[in-house]
This record gives sequence, C-alpha cells and structure tokens, in this order.
Amino acid sequence: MTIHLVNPSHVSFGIGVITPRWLYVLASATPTSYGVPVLVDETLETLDAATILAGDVVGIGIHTGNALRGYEIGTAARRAGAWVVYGGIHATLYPDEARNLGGAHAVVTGDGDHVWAEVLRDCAGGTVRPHYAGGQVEGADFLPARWDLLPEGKYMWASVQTLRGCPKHCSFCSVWRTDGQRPRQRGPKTVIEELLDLRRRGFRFIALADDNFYPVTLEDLRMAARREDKSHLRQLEVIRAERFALMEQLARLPDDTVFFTQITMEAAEDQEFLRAMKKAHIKGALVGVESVTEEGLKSIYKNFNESGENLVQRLQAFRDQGVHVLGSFIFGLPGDRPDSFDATLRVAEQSGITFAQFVMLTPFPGTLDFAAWEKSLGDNPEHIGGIPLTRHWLIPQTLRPKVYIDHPVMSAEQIRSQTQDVWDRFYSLPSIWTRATASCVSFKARFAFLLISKLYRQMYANTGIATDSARVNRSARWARWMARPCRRLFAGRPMPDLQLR
Ligand code: B12
Ligand code: SF4
Repeated sequence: MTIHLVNPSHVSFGIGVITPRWLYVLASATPTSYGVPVLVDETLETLDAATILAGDVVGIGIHTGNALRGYEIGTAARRAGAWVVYGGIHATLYPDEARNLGGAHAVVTGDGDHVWAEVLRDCAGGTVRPHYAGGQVEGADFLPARWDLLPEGKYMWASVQTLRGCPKHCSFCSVWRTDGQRPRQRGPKTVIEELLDLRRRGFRFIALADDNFYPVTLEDLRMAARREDKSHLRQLEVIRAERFALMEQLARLPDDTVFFTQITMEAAEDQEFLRAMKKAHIKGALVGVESVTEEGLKSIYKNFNESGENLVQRLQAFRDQGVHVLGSFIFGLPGDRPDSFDATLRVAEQSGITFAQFVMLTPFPGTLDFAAWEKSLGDNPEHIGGIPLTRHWLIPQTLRPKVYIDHPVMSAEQIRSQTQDVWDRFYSLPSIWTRATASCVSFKARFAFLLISKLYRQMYANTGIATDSARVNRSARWARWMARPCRRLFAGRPMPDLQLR
C-alpha cells in the first residue's frame, strides 16, 4: 500500500517558488510502518497517473483555486482502485463536493496533523469512514515537516508555520473562520529545529507561512488595559511575549538568513516589534493594503488599515526598519471608481514598497463576502457550462468569468483590463529598475531583483484570474524557462554542522 500525497495544479513550472508545506507535514504524520510516502507537487510536474495502483492511498490537498484539478486526480485514482482522501481548506468547507465530484472515500476537515494516521489505519483495515474531523490543533502539537523528503533544487523558498489563526475578520478572507481567531502559536524550540534543518540543507530563504505574524497590536493592549477584568490583557501579553521570544531565537540564525512573512500594517506603529523583526532576519512581509481609501477599507471590515498619507507613512515605516513590503491590493470593491487604478498605483509607487500584487475581488467560500454574494444571487443563479455561478471554481478554466461581484459603476471587463494594466505598469522595466536601484547596491543584485520581479509577475499576475488563457500559456512557458536561473539566486550553501549562535 503506497501512500501518495498530491498537491494539484493546472499549471506546472518545473521549479516552485514556495514549498507546499502541507505535503511535508502530512508526510511527517504518516507512520513509518507505511513506508516513505510519494509526494507529488503539480506546480513542478504533472502527476503520472500510472504510478497509482489498486489498494494505494491517495491524499489530495485542495484550496478553492485547485479544487477542480484535485477532483480530476481523485476520480482517476478511485478508478484505479486506490483509497481517495481529501483535505485542505476547500475540502473543509465543502466535504460533500469532494465526495460527489472527486471520488472521495474520506474527507478530513480541519488540521490533518494527528488524524491522518487514523485515516491510514482505516484504509489499511478497509474500514474507512466518510468524514474525519481534524479540528484545530494547538500550536504545541503542530507537526514539524519532513524536509528530508524535499526534491533537490526544486524550490526557491521553504515554508515554516509559526502560528495559525487571525484575530481580525476581513470580509474577503476565510482564514479567521477556518483557522479561528485565537492565535495558536508554536513554541520557539520546534520552529528553530525545523529552521536549522532547512539551513543545514542549504535553504537560506524561508517563508514564515503564518496567517498574521502580528496577532496582538498595541491598540489591542490599550483596549484590554481599559477593562476592569485584566485577564484578557494578561493573555494578550503572553501571546506578545511569545512572539518576541521566537524572534530572539530567529536572531541567532546566521546573518544571511532571509525570512518573509504576512503581517497587518498595524505593526508599523510598533517600533519595538519592527526592530525585533529586523534582528530576526525578517526582511520581507506581505501587507494586505487592499484599498487606498477609507470607504474601501470600511466595506471590507479592514478599518484598522490606514488610508491616504498615513498609509504611505506606515508602509515606509517597514522599509525604514529594513523590512521590504509586498503590498497586496484589491480592485473591484464597491467604492472603487475608474480613477482608483491610477490612485492605487501612485500609492504603491510612493510608499517605497518593493513588490506588489493586484487582485480582483473574488468571493472565496467561507468568507462573509461569499455568503452575501451567494444570497444576493437567490435560489436560481446564472449557470455557465451547466455550473451555477455560486460554484465558480467548478466552471472549466476557459469559461470561468473574471469578475463575479457586480460593480455599481464599472463593467467586469473594465475592472479586468485595468487590473492587468496596473500589473503591467508596476512591473514595467523602468519601474522595476527604479525599485532595484533603491533596494540593491550592486549591479548584480539589481539584475537579480529585476529577474525576480519579472518572474513573480509572470507566475502570479499572468496565470491569475485576470488573465486570458493565451496569456496564461505564454506566461507559463516563460516562467518555466526563467525559473531555473532564478532559483539559483536563492540557493544557499548547505551548512551540515550548523548550530545556533
Ligand atoms: C503561505 C500561503 C501562500 C503562499 C505559499 C503557497 C504555498 N506554495 O504554500 C503564497 C503567497 C504563494 C500564496 C498564494 C496564494 N494564496 Co495562499 N496561503 C498561504 C497560507 C498563509 C499558509 C499556507 C500554509 O502553508 N499552511 C500550512 C499548512 C500545513 O496548512 P494547510 O495547508 O492548511 O494544511 C493543513 C490542513 O489544511 C490539512 N490538509 C491540507 N491538505 C491536506 C490533504 C489531506 C489528504 C489531508 C488529510 C489533510 C490536509 O492538514 C494540514 C496540516 O494540518 C494560507 C492560509 C492558511 N491558513 O492555510 C493561505 C491560503 C491558502 N491562500 C489563499 C489564497 C486565496 C491564495 C491566492 C489565490 C492569493 C492570490 N489572490 O493570489 C494565491 C494562490 C496561489 C496558488 N496558485 O496556489 C487562501 C485560500 C482560500 C481558499 N478558499 O482557497 C488562504 C486560505 C488564505 C486566505 N486569505 O484565505 N499563499
Ligand atoms: S486578511 Fe489577513 S488580517 Fe484579515 S482576517 Fe485574513 S489573515 Fe487576518
């Protein structure tokens, strides 16, 4: 009985930017009595279905964007006589869909770390159940990943998670609902062990794949301090202290280590936290800017973000502490107007952010936006290729609409083409070169920056939802070709004897 773990993707690049962590965590959750699991990441190469035999177990992890490809794989695996098990955020939200369309024998909802062994035991014994509840595992019980199974030279960045959950409640995001609002933090010891393992193997660039690296803000502390009952304040102080304890340990890794994480912009007002990040080698962070106007932020329950001049200052504060920002912006919010595209690009350029992504408002299941949108379409929504619009991820890629939520003043095509145009302008050669000169001293570093910017743009903008399929194919070819030299830029020297300083 071979265990296969498959990360589905409809485009493969030969080289991956970030390791899909779930593959290596589930590998770690696989008892050694079943042998070494076979890991297939389709963002590298397409699965060879002939490798799946009757009696094998095929574990497929899906998020909404790759669910359809996941169902194709599951259906083929079931036909081959294998046990088919789904997990991941989309399977957690739609377990029945994986059973009806993806040939699932079983679906794991929530975290797979500890329930996976039980699923395998039941497959082996022929007593598999349709549903296993993995729940929300406590930080102390997160399994470390099995990095010994990494294919050599295939990824630019490794990924290590230090916490799950986010206390906010942004309307377009499902994390706070599926992972919970209480931050579940791992202790520094197990995080550091994994990081040392990765550095010994030659990984210098590591993504801290946390939902929100800054779970307690100064404002949270101020508000809790005003309450008569101080127990909440104490809890927040503990969480904050644990963050600092982790960063102190991260700081003991070699100086050329580079971490990247995801964080809310509130961290910009917390100089002590920013200084600790700098010491901890956290040199980049994805910041969800989303909208540059107050009205836009209000509409997505993200009023804790700043707009206008304050926004520019906040983003610059990261830069001042040496933390490069990947700003993430959303287009198609109800308050957006035709001039919002230019206004957003201006802010992106003025605030000194290093990278940016421009996404179109998409109703992802599990979010408040999705619930409101689904309700607004009533009991009989439009169908495309026989699929209701409210199950948009099941519509074949070529027929899938680009924009789902009707906008009060702009057409879907206007939003799509303007979004693409902003990507084009932010990543034009002169614009990248200006940022390269501001960020890098040597010519070699600037050239590397240029390559990486172009690769990022091709992989994420040109294969994303705003793109027509001809452009996707062209970009995938280009990115395949570029990915190998770019990976070399990230490769570190293996340090087999490395210990903490
Ligand atoms: C890091 C990250 C990224 C990184 C790296 C992706 C990568 N290669 O790993 C980057 C920045 C590239 C990225 C990009 C995007 N991401 Co992202 N990402 C994350 C993040 C923060 C962490 C993922 C992670 O590593 N988790 C750690 C692992 C261990 O957890 P896990 O994957 O959940 O797996 C556990 C369980 O789900 C379960 N499980 C998972 N699979 C399986 C399979 C089986 C068989 C079993 C039994 C169990 C099981 O067990 C695992 C261990 O407990 C998540 C948020 C989150 N909380 O998951 C968002 C998240 C997955 N991303 C999301 C989105 C929307 C995107 C983008 C579409 C954003 C955009 N607009 O461009 C792109 C899509 C990229 C793509 N083409 O796939 C959404 C997905 C929502 C949805 N409904 O699908 C999430 C949930 C964040 C959110 N805001 O809602 N992402
Ligand atoms: S978008 Fe970010 S800050 Fe908002 S709920 Fe999701 S993870 Fe938290």
